[in-house]
Amino acid sequence: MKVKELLEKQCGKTVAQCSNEELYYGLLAVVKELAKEKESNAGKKKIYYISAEFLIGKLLSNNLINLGIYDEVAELFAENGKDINLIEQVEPEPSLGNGGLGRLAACFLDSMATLGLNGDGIGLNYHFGLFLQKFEDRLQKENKNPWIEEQSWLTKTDVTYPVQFGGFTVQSRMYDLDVTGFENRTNKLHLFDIETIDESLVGDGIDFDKEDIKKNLTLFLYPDDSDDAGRLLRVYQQYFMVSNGARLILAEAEAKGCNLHDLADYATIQINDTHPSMVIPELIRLLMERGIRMDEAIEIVSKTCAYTNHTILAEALEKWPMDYLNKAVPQLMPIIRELDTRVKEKFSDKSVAIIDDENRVHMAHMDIHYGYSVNGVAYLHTEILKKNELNNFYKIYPEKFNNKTNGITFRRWLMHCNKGLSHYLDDTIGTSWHKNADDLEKLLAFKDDDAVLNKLLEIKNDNKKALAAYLKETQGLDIDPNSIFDIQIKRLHEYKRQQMNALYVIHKYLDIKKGNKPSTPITVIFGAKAAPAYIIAKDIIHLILCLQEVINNDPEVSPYLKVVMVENYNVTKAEKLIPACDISEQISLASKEASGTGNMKFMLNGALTLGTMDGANVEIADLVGEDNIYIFGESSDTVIEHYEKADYVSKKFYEEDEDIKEAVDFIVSDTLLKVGHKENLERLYNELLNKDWFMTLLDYKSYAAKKEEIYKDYEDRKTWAKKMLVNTAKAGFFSSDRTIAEYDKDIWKLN
Ligand code: 26Q
Repeated sequence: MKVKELLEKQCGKTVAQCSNEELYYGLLAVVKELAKEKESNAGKKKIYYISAEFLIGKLLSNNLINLGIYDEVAELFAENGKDINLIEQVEPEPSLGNGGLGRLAACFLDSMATLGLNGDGIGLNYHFGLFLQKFEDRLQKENKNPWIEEQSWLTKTDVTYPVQFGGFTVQSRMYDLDVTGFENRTNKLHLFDIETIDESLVGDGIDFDKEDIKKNLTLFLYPDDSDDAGRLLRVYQQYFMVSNGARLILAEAEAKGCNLHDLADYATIQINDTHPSMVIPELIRLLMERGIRMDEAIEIVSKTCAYTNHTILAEALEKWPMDYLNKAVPQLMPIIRELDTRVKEKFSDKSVAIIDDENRVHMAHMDIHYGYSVNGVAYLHTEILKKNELNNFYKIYPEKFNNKTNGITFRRWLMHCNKGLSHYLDDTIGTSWHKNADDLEKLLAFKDDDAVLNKLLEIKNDNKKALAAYLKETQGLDIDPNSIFDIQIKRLHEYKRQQMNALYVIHKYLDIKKGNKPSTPITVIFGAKAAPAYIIAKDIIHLILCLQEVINNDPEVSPYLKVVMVENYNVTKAEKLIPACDISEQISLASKEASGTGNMKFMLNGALTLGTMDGANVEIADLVGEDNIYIFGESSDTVIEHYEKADYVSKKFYEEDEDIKEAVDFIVSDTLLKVGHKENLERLYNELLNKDWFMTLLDYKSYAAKKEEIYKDYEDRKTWAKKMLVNTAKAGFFSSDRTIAEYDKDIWKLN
């Protein structure tokens, strides 16, 4: 049957008679039916990607594209006076992730299904997800973010398990989301929930009783972990996720004829950062419950589990106090102790122990000793793990370490979000790049073709106009589509250095006040959520919102410079911002950003990178060559040396440079204090002056110089367009299809 018939049958009336809501819910049901036809149980071995986050974004368009019916549906709607974009708006965005790590997991699921791999995701069904961000009084306020509706992409299954915690048991239930591959099979994302969840625990804001686990377990993603109760709840969540996951894995393997001794032939488990690390002792426990001796259980699990590291920030490496684990999951403690004892018997080096002298359990250490693969997420990141952070482990297990440079799905991050460019590429170089991303290189043949270059500029302009209209509609902001769109969108963290971008904005503002007007106006756009308990990050948001207020309302400056902070930055907003970007800000302190994936999305959509030699920026620079990227700042080696010698003193930079002093002082100037809060601005000022742990002032001057250069280069439109073309053409390497093919070849070995 054609989609039209299916949809009209589902809705019980003609397309023209349906409201946008009816069409959305009707399509949802039709897509679920079509996706079901592509389910498959083929393949003996299955990969389970287990992750506390899956930042999947809205699913309707993505599923329509992957099922090959997007154009048919869009036409059908147009013929009946409906706009598919308005129907997409009806869908709430699931908010099941913080940022990069969660979005990566979503891209990976798409690529696994697209490559036809037998692979499912395992995670949690957070009812209110990550908080919804509101700006009030130029401060971030958090609210709950309900996304599950009566009819949703979730399908309730009859899989349920009793999960035991210290002193009580909860009953779980599995809900499934379809993961449609691009013109290929349908896989599943399994999200576990508790039957006794109580949404009424949350009133205004995001506060709730953190101790009532039976009612609160799956309410939020990463509840505030600034206090003990919050941290303990995280442990409960993690164990709940892995205990359900482990049982599902064993049940599916057994159903295929596995005798559990040969589990590794049936299952491979990719542990996404340390959040699911308790799957190792839990699987050992379950195997022993089924009669397998400990020695063998450990061996089986060690052949089944592989670990991905996404960070070298010490504070993000999970170390759980034994007290927490004793309270929440006492049944795991004998196993974790035994795993630790075996490590200590073999290695006297304390730095590789699982349980340290302060009785904390190092989750990553458990993964490395008892998993068969350890990977970083970009070349530089993996090198730093091997040479520095995990060097003692690398010396023991060199064969376990490997790199898998991150990737993104081009279905969502080009075909869906930038239809103008996507269709133009189809017309110019054919459609083979949909399946073979390296074919984007065919575009290089048009590097000197004025018609092509002009068209690329025209598409970018259209996208900028669309973004300007969207920001007007959603936030009442007026921005000039003819200005340079200079964009930094990512989680707010000091190491990502939004504060450095803000300092340059201050400098530019003061410079324009002095009469130095830029030839082309500039719009600096930010989007970022700060962790609710991360005080300085929230102060940085406050600074940006104060700058937005002062600069945009200054008639002398605002025709030349505007600042925009997008509220509640999420996947849907990223899809509008990225295609409209001219300059992609990737300015983390070298060595600190494991990879970055926004950088890849921008490059693919023809933005030029202004960045440090950090994470995957290094590989972008290699691919496009130095003429097509703007690199500044100290190298990771130099930065690491500064940390080792503890010799970075921010105040010296402040005292020795007039520009820096002027910009930093402006944070506590009368102009800003008139619109901002003294407490927040002074705290940030003091932080920059006296601490500046992520070395903002170290790189500020070279950053400012590069900004001037890139703004100047923007003026030569033709040369700029050539650079855009090279960036898109060379982005093929960053397809997550390539990344997943590498995971399969080197780690999972499914076929
Ligand atoms: C840990 C302990 C307690 C509470 C929270 C956490 C926690 C939560 C989230 C630790 C880490 C995260 C998320 C990390 C993350 O998103 N990392 C990003 O992963 C991307 C995909 O590999 C990389 O591209 C980014 O460079 C990296 O920052």
